[in-house]
Amino acid sequence: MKTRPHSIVLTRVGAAALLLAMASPFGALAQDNKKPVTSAEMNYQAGASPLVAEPMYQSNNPKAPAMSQVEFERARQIYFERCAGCHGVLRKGATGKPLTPDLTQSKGTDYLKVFIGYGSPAGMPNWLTSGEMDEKTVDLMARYIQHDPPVPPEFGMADMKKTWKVIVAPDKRPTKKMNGYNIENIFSTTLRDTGEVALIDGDTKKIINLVKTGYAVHISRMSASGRYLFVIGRDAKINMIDLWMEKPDNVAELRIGLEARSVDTSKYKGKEGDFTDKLAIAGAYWPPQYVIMKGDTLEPLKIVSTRGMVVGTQEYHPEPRVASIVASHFKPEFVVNVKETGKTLMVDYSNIDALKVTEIGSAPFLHDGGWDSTKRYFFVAANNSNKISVIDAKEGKLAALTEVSKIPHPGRGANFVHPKFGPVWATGHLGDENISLLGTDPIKHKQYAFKEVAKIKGQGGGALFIKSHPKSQHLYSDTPLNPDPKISQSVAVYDINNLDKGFTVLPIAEWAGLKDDGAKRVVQPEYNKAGDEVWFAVWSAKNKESALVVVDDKTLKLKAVIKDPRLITPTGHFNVYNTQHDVY
Ligand code: DHE
Repeated sequence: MKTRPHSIVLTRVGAAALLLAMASPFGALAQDNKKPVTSAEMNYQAGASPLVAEPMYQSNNPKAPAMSQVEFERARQIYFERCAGCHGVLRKGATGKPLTPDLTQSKGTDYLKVFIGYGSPAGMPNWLTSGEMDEKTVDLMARYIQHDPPVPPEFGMADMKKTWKVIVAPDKRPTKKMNGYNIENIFSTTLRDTGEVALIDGDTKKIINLVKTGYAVHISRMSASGRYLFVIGRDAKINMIDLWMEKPDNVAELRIGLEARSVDTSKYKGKEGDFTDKLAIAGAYWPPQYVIMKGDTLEPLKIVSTRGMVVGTQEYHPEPRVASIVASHFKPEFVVNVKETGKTLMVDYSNIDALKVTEIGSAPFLHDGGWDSTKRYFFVAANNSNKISVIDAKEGKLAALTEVSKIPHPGRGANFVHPKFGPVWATGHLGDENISLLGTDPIKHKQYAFKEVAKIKGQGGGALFIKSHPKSQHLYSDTPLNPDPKISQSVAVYDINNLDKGFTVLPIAEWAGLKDDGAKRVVQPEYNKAGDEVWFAVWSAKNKESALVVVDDKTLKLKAVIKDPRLITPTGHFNVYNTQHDVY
């Protein structure tokens, strides 16, 4: 019989006892949450990284257990597919714990195997017992994380320039709108797994064009004039689409790194100048940097690293990822949120050769967020810190750091006027069913400003996006990552004047009438320009049918189902006017 020196032969009870005995094995927990993290939350954060395809090299650390090059490569691939999203590219820790050799080697292979195999209450998935990894793979990963983390390549100006393409030069583009579309009501829908966006006419609900974009495309944003649409893929490729063309299509593209999530454009017009459509900015996860580009060609102009110290501990972090970016309406500034260091950078773009950056520290794990209705205050979720940072874009300072529920995830959040608290901004949560309302008016409702004034109950955890509209009486909250299909396939709607009455459930996936048994996760409420329709994606795997469902906001009845074999894995969708003007 063969012996397996590293195999895990532990009963569940034995493993549980061992786990209990292991108090915080890698230093401080990255999050201080009482309840375990659901697998949906973990899977959400641990999405495959495009870095898996980049060349990286195995170092020779004599203290680490032996690994052949083939084994190392296999483990590296698994790490970037499953683990890097939480533990970081360099394993310095992000929402998951740090896994650097100084910490892992002293634990040893057997100890690490238990952790990987059985998970932990702090959120580590149970890779073995869930059936996602076999014993051999667990052993492989336990040895791998004792080796020095391989470092992906940097991506500087020369690399960027090689990827830069101006497909239609500015002087060859139309001088006026060449199509009959009501551009302001076009929706750009992410087709996540085909690396495309579908441009959909919001009036006729017909697909205008499918435009090729980056890998696992993530978000769309508009230029200040409403003419150009910018799309970013997880592979850090930006596509710039001209909506004036007879058939709107790509006019320029550029990669700003190897992995990214955010893009935006300059929106300021005032005494310092008119920056309408002048500049664009994108933020990378790897290398940790943001890049300022020319707004009409995507020519890269300036690269700024975000490596630096973490707020509070003031310890060095080698890979602080750039999360959400928005353009200020008050100053010629981009608001750049850096995840791991917990810093919001107010980047003054009025003279990029003498760049001025105001650094506002709040709390780690800054992720997504949106403006209040006056667009002076930016509310950004410090998600695994369970806090919302409120940035005052006029004064360039932190207005508040407010504790909310578990893992806030607002998307851009929702603004509405509460009968008692006045103007509020709302966020749902990944980690529980609460929706938090924060006051946004420090003048007429000073006592409520930036405080959590109410928690309302939603359908459950796993919420990603919440939305309202100045012309609507409703607030919609999705829950696509809830483990219960009934909840992930429907949305909760509230009457904003009667929030105490609770919510009505709209069975969006059922309304879609899809022919097969896909996951049918209902994702992201998005209003049309008029604010009288709300669009949802019904998101299934790429070999299953998906759809978009349009709801009449007045009656809360089904208005339309958009189905097309080309609508593969629709997730986010962005209405041109609402995105251009930050209406939410
Ligand atoms: Fe997103 C926004 C990062 C997974 C759909 N997502 C954002 C933003 C960031 C981010 C930083 C804010 C951008 C901005 O405003 O500038 N998202 C990440 C991740 O790191 C994460 C957790 C894991 C990953 O591997 O990418 C992740 N995101 C997802 C999904 O799985 C979603 C649901 C489906 C998809 O298309 O991949 C998803 N994220 C979205 C959408 C937005 C977004 C639709 C824009 C919301 C908006 O209203 O603006």
